[in-house]
Amino acid sequence: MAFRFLHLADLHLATVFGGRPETKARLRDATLEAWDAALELAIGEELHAILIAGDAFDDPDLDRRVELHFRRGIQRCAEAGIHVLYCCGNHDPGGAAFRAAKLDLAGEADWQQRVHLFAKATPKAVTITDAEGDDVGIVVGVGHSKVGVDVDLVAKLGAQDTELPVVGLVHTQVTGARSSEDHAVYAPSTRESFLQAGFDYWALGHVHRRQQVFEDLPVWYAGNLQGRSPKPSEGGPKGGLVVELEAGVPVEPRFVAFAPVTWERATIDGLEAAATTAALIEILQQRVETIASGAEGEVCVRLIPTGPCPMSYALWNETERKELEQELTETTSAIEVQLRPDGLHKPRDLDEIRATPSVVAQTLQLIEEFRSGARDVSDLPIEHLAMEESGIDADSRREYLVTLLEGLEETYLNRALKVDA
Ligand SMILES: [Mn+2]
Repeated sequence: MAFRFLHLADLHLATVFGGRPETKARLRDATLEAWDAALELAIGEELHAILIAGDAFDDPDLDRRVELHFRRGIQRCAEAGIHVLYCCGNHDPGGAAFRAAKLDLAGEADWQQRVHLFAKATPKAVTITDAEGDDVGIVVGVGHSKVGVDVDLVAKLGAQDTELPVVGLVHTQVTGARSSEDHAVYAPSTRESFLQAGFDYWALGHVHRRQQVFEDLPVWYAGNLQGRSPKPSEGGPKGGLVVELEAGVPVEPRFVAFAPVTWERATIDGLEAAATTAALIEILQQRVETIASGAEGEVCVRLIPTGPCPMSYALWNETERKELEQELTETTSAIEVQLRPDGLHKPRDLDEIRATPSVVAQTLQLIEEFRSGARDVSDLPIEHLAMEESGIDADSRREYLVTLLEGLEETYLNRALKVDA
């Protein structure tokens, strides 16, 4: 019989979000709705357990109503016969002085017997039973007792002497995990840390990008429950992993989206024709709607306009940009639209730039002369070109230089003419 559970992580309840006041409020509620949706699934599918891999809430001084909402959810689940296993992370350390320890999860009530908080660096193993009282699996967990844990908690978990499937539950930064650079290095672990215990599944939290960390090991980040910002690792569908585990059998977790709001980001070019505010807005609106129709539920969009645009000055000016963002938010189905005009520039008449005497024109001419071979490069020191030290003739030197010059005009013009708004 398989051990069936839901792996959640990084709920970050009660986060103080960025963005417009309406968006902030919506995301705060959306995070709670995602939590409720996760519970619905666990109860509906009669799972054996919910595993929460740390950072359940964002701040040690979180909103009291959020705390109560979170606790009620745990209670509801446990009353339905589902075990709730929650290990503390860096945002919700388990030491006596912190909030996680004061959630009042331990006690004499029947439901509390199914709730386990891993608050300390000393590992605990919990045997999970099904509705008939039969053992189905073991969860070995360990927690952050304070902020700034710098020891490898994963390495503390040792092999279990059992026939049951075993799961490790830890909030850790695995070296080399994708998007780990977005997070502080707390409780760092490495591939070696996971090998010694030989567990059937690792339910991890901390890195917000959902992923199997190592191709050949059952080490998984569930990712966060609700995307928080336009960062790539916060984008796309967010939710949890449903796992059906049998000892020694390779596992294929099933992702289920719970987040009501999705963050999307996209560059947009082809703005040469946007010569008026109305024309610009229309192009941007269409793009936002295309993105919104491709996403589930509500969507927050960050657009990155790029390339030539006659209205670039309006996008560069902060006041005007905010007005455009407001207009797009109100006239599209996205609940928030942000504009970041990186790489945007006024349309350029290259012939005119070349024909007008200036440093820019001279630079373009130099690039062209090097490229065409009109300028002799035989006496260019090879160390200036960062070339290999071996008898290189003028032809291959020029060919090499041409590869270095590729796309240089565009990069140079973007920099040199940036202030020319
Ligand atoms: Mn964390």
